Amino acid sequence: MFTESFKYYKSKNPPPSFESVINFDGVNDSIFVRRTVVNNSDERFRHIGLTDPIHWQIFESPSGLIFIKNPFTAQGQRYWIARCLSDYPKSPHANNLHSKSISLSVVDDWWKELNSTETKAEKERLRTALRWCTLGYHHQWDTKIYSEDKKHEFPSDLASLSGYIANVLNFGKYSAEAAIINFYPIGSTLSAHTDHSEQNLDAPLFSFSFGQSAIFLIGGTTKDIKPMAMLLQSGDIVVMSQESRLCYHAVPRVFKSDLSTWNLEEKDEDDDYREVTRKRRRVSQQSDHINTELWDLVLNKDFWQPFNEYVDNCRINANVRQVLREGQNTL
Ligand SMILES: O=C(O)CCC(=O)C(=O)O
Repeated sequence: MFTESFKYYKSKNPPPSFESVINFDGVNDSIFVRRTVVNNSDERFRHIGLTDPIHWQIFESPSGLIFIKNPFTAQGQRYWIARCLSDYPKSPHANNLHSKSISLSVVDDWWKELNSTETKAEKERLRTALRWCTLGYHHQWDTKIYSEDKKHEFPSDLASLSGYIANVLNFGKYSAEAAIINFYPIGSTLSAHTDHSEQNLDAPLFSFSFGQSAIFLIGGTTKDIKPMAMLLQSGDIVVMSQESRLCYHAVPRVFKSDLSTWNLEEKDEDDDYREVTRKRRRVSQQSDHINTELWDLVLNKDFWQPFNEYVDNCRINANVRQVLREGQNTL
């Protein structure tokens, strides 16, 4: 059942109908019910790139799958996109380029090499060559077993973002310890799998989408169950918790969207307010380990341009997991 749906949504000729795809922008007649955040006393949302959670559109399925409709500000999206492209793939984090016949400088700092490449063809080759990088406990693609020897420090800003969302959704304390960042050129896919390497399977998995759109399929704990298809757009967050945490899922289609919400103009505050908030923001951002220099730079047109070119053609997905159980210090 899963394989049939995957093939259906992957097909180029004929292209699939999106009639059965759950689109949370439209009328929701799916199994998802709306959840609201009643009050929020934690003001940090602004400083990590989010809007106020009391305005979030949150939908939850009976199996514990949660969908949050893009809760990011445009600047927030830009910050996280820039981190995913220019920082997270860098050494010592692991990436797929090690296994390709590609020079060591590209493996170590793909973004820098991509942007210093002159020829169009070589740029295109490098742009599509990066398919994943892993953070924290590095995912082992063959054994699916994490190891203490294959681990680097988890980026603390991404840990803050995941912890904040876990708190808003009442999951309690969350410790982000492993992540896979997937890079999808338009037309690429991710086949059906479950994520079961973590020793703590009670903690939710947070999945952030940026850039171009995708069809996301999620079914049951075997491939015999017909999956539902969901539209994921830039900024959307999927949380796999409870039963859904161990369900088969896949991405059969990544396609060009007519939206680029990371480029939307945000309403400006007046100058005095901006000055006060800038100081408060810096203090708050430092405690959440946000790179404040990058935060400001992403609004600069020239700085943003290469990032924009990338997300205009590709999708990025960052999925974050807690590996250890509460009180456990090592594997
Ligand atoms: O790209 C996505 O939305 C899903 C990624 C995923 O399932 C994974 O990396 O395990």
